Amino acid sequence: MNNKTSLKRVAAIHDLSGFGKCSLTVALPILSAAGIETSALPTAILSTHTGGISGYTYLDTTGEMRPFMKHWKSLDISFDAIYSGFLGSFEQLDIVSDFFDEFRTENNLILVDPVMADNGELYKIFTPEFALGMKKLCEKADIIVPNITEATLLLGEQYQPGPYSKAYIEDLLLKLADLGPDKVVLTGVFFNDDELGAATYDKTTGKTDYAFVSKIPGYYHGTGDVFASTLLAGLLNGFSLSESAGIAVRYTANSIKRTYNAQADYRFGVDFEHGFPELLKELKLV
Ligand code: PXL
Repeated sequence: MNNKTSLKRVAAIHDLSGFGKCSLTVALPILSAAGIETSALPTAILSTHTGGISGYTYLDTTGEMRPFMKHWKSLDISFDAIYSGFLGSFEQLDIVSDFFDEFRTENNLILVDPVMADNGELYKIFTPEFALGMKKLCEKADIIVPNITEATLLLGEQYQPGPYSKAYIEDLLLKLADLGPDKVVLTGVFFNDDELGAATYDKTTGKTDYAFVSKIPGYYHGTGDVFASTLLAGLLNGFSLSESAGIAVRYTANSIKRTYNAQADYRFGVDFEHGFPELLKELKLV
């Protein structure tokens, strides 16, 4: 299901990390390839992401965010979705919250990826207080896409390393939906050591679904951004929440597989670029 005649538009609010494929350098190409116009509101400009690479530069662009918002508002543009990811400060949480208020419509979708942690640990630049601020932003979203570490931070719970039980995952999904969003997509879900994937919950239908793929060894940077961007691409192309999660899980896993097979540096992001033909087929755009 898709409508090739009308171009949908997304506001993507993330950092621009020049090297290392995450955030905007992932969201822009994936959404554009999926036939979606994407406007970028950069939260920071870095030479690389902060995961496992030292010596990166970091230019905080907080001061530009309200002027961007004001200018976009003056142009009377609207967005089919607002997609926020990596935010660098409390002030940015407030700005993005105001952005939601300014640009929310009856029909658009607000997706918050509460980027702040993985593998049981907060990313270096964040504090536990930041997690509380991110929780407030999630309360305003229509859909949130945390990994398990981020989910436990949002809920003020102790991180558990897994494998997980279905009861545990479904308890997390319900509690996350209780924060406010109608839809929750939890990533990094596994019930055994062979498969990994995502769980989805839609509060409006009460439906829980899972999408799994075979686990690939190693830990790769930027995969959460590949996943969330693809999920949004699916939703805006008319696919259901569980269909979109399935598309995103497969595309992310195949990107990891190519990177693993090429024995590329795990810190430098995954090869999602070679997967575009397959992604466009899955999205029924070709
Ligand atoms: O992919 C998440 C992410 C986004 N942006 C920056 C990061 C990270 C994870 O480390 O450092 C700057």
